[in-house]
Amino acid sequence: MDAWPACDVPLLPAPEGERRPRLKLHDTASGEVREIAVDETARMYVCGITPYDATHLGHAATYVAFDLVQRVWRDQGIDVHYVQNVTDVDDPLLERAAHTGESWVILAQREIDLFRDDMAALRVLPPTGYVGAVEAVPEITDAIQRLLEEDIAYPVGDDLYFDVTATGRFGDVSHVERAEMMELSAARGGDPQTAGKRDPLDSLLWRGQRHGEPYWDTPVGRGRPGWHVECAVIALNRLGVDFDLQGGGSDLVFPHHEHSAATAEALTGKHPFAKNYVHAGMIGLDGEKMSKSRGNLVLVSKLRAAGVDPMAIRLALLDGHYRADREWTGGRLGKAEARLARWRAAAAQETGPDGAALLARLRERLADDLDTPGALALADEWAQAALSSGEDADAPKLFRTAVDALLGVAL
Ligand code: 5CA
Ligand code: ZN
Repeated sequence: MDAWPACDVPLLPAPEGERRPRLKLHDTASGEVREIAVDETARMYVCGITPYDATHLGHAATYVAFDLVQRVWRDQGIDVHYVQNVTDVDDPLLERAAHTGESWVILAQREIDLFRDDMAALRVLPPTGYVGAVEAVPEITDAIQRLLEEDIAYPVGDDLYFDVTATGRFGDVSHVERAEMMELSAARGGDPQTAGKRDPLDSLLWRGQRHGEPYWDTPVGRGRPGWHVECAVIALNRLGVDFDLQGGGSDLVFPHHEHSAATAEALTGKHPFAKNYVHAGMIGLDGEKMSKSRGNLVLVSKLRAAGVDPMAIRLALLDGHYRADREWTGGRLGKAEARLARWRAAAAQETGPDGAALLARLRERLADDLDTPGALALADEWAQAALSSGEDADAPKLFRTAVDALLGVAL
């Protein structure tokens, strides 16, 4: 399916002696902040939305975080092959449609459109491949068929399940203990209680046709795809094995990323599925994770409709480390609006303090596991100084360009 239009990313001057700080990110599987070594093309997969009640500020924060990864790479002259899915057929979407009496297709389409508009407004760069589960059904069933042939997929009634013992590496992404796996699985879309499975943690690959639910007629029967195999197959078929970065919010570490890695590794016989697993913290409201199922949402589209500048929303999301769970409060927006106004006034000055030095330090902060609080503090410091003095006549323009290219904030 079509993604959304890309905004311009201005080119920044190369650092002196071409010495750019290497990007370091926290990898969930190793538990370390480590250098992400990539070739001339970086390959990234970030899990996309399930299109109902999009786009809340939790979604936005996560996609803005991975947008920074893409911006750092591009600033280093690295091409980015970025794939994102849309879970456009799954239980929560169908449940919502059944609840409101709307067609699930129309609900999904409307929410995808809204999401695209929100992403474009927030200046999030689009993926190069944007793929819905529905359009990927043939490739998913092809993969399931291969798993069936190897006895890694097996039937339970009309459904097909994935055998988690297939790779011997189940747990390598999340390192979650089995008791907690059982709990998280039950809480996050799994079905450890279903009878007849080889292991309670085995995950649904294919859900056989149910009355009133959409289905596809395929070589593995009539039904619809499960969630984890969707991302495993969409990523593998576009990025290959051993791609650079699998991303998403921390609520996806287990079961989703553990299962999609195991499924992909069982399909290819290769390890790892992704070289690095990077996870963003959860945005909360009133002490709880912001989520569609809880209904405690602040929607980007609502804020935009109320006249809030999307650049202020983006700045508010950047004012906190991407890995930290953090609360959304109205105060964050007020602070971001004031900061945006200050930065704009500073960028309009005739002169400012040393722009090249600022750029070098911004690059350093972002390369250090996306230290946006550090980067924002540097930009604040520069802006404050520019408003009172400065001798570099190129600095205000460079400030504007650097904030645009690296932070995605257009002044
Ligand atoms: N379609 C699946 C992934 S394949 C899904 O999780 N969809 S979602 O719409 O529920 O979430 C989309 C993305 O937003 C995921 O990366 C998820 O981890 C992230 N996300 C959801 N809620 C929050 C939150 N409160 N804070 C930060 N990120 C969140
Ligand atoms: Zn996913």
